Amino acid sequence: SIPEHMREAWRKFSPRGFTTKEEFEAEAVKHIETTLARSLFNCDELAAYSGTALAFRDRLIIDWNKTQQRQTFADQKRIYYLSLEFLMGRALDNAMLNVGLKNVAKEGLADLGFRIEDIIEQEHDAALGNGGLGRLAACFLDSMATLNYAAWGYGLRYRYGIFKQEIQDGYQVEIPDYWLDFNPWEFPRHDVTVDVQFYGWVNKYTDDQGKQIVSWQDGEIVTATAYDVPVPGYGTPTVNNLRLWSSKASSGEFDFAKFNSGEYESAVADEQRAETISAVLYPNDNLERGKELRLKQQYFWCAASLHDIVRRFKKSQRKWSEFPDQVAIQLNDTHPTLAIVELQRILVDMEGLEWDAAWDIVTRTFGYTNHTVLPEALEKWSVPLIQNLLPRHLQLIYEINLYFLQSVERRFPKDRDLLGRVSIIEESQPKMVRMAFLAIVGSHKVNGVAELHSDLIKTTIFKDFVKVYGPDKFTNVTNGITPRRWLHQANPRLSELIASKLGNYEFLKDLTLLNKLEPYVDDKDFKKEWAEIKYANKVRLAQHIQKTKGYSVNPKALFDIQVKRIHEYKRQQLNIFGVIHRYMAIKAMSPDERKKLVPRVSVFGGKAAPGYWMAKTIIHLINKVGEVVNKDPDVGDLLKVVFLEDYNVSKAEIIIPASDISEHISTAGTEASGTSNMKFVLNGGLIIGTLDGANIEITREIGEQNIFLFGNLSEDVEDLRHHHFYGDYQMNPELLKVFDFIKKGTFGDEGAFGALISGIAEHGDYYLVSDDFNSYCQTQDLIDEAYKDQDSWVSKSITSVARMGFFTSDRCINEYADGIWNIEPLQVKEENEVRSRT
Ligand code: AZC
Repeated sequence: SIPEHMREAWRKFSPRGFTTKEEFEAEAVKHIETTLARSLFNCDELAAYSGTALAFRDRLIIDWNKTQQRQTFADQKRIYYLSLEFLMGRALDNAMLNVGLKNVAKEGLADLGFRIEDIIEQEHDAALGNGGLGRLAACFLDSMATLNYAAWGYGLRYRYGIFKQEIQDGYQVEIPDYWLDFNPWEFPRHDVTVDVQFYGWVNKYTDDQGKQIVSWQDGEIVTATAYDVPVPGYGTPTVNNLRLWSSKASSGEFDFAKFNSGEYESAVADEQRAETISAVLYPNDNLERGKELRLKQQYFWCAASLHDIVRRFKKSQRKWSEFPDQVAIQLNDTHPTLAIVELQRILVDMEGLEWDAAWDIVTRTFGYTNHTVLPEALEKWSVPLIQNLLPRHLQLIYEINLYFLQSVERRFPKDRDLLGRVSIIEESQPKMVRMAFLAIVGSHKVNGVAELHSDLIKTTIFKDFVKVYGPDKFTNVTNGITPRRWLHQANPRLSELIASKLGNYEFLKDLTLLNKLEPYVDDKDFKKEWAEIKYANKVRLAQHIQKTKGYSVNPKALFDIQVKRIHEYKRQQLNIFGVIHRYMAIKAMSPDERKKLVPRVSVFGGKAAPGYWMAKTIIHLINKVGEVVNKDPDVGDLLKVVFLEDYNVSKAEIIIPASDISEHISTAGTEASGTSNMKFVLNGGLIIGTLDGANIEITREIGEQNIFLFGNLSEDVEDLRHHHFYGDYQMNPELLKVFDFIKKGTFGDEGAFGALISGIAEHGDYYLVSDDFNSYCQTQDLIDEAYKDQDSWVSKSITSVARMGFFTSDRCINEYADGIWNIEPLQVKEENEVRSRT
């Protein structure tokens, strides 16, 4: 660093960041005219966005630098959140709101000739995730920064995020999402690199001093380069870091020998192979496929992150035994489990620690969050695959397993079966490494993401580990969402109305303050405003539908929304069968009956994994139903069916505030938590749902009278499936009528939907669609009735919002900090104090 006596100029000129409209304009114009080489003669909205984003980026980076200095200086424990997915969405609006300068930017942009809404729209979503798991990681980053925790996210910088979805002739078509054309929110750190090794072989020998040396040799080196993304907290100067790794052929390695000998092509091919590692996000949600490239991604990212963390720790010159006092690493599902093995390798092979001392450090460092009990999502990697790609890691996994099984055997000497059941290695053909088991053995805490889910993991998939470790290792942290994005940003008018009653925006930092809304539940004026805001949000969505789909829907109708990944367990099929049932009912109604009916707009949105054929069939059916129903003049406004293409974070910000009812209707016991359920209720929508995931806790908080629950309970699912399996069940007759209606060709080629129908009618109905159909339809009728009483509906809406305080991700992060990470927030010191000390 610069010697003390030469720091004067630094102090004098280090930028302070804009705070006024004029300062913002100066920054934006400077960027437009210099960085972008544009002028007032050719500044379009995209250029105006770029200039604005760069101005805010600069401002964030000033606080980012100070935050990093503060955290380094404080030298306290840090959280490292390892996630293969960060579904961040847009950054500009969030940055403006979190630093409290959106109005400044709005006025400044108006001076420059632009509307802020149009400018915000220019930004491409950062869509480095599939669904709930990735968006949860993004909410956590927001909360950790807002609460002033010293926390880093670590992920991969995919060149292609989740694909863009188009619907062509009713079918999903995937378009690549190349999002890095212009991304002002990342800082390449070409000086921060880690060389990551693959393949090769393990050399074990004894050195001159008689010491056992293990060295992993040869193979291939790929370089990880860091790209840093600033993560601003709300109403605090803390700006944390999300570090994303990008892969390149090792610079030393770019084969000059090959190049000089004329093998240009193969030299370039090596380079491309290396770059492939961080090229694309795997588009599966709750499904694991065991592809080698995916394993490469996982190791590449884990190794780069671990070496980065260890490098930072080593600067403190502490003893290794203090590592867990400085470092907490949270594994977002099993995708980063190799980090456990990598840390053990660093400590034993590279730093020369004894096995037990090293393993003690490892287990005190890691925590593991499980996000699903679905068997198809539980990761297993084949032993031969790991053997080839990561030969040393396979040895370490076997050793970890050996010591673990020995300890189990000592405690349960007579239980041979138990050993087989808890072994990290599955004795199949080929043998498989069970990543969840490795994650449990290598962590000090394991948590599920909602109460029911955390109970289920203890009684089903991890039952034997409860026996081995006792129940205390397993805990629950119910998911949460950030109210900054999901209330304040997505629904500014509602946020403002709430603030007007509560006196300020403190509720955005302490969401339990929402309970102060309860006294207004019967306040006529307040209710009127509340309802007006919902209506305005519905109008906004109706305009979006008009613009993207080309037809109009009536904003006075009941908006019934289901947006999330398309998956059989989430049961969009139950919803669309219900819609068909309603359509059939309408067709059979007399004019008088029709008059009494509440008009409905059924909105669907969500992507299907490109290889998930059944999910794509469901999308196809929804679109075909829409084509028929929306054109049926006999039905008119009574029913509309809309499939919104390319559901993503920024579309969620428009869709969620516009719902009257949203659907969270998974087969009980399958949806670990769900988080959109929380977003919808926080925006004053009511929900229909099964007793699954966080729906249960939402019910407990807001009250049974404010939610529409239906369907079988999770404890009965196994029995029902058993009966199905033995053909011992009756299909619901109303559902059969729906099937007949489809089979008649009402929605086009009935063959297209054959497998969807037969999966339910003939092949066991694994997701219990038929079992829940009756109760689902009846509950929908109750919703219609309830909606007719708008006054009571609005009361339910207000009461629910008032009681949603629990579901902020701030609460969630504090629980992790307390119960798993053992870490305190960092006191944010006054600016000058920091400056003078660093
Ligand atoms: C999801 C769960 O399906 C969802 O219920 C939960 O809300 C979310 O995680 C956040 O915890 N799980 C996944 O997306 N993926 C995997 C592999 O579990």
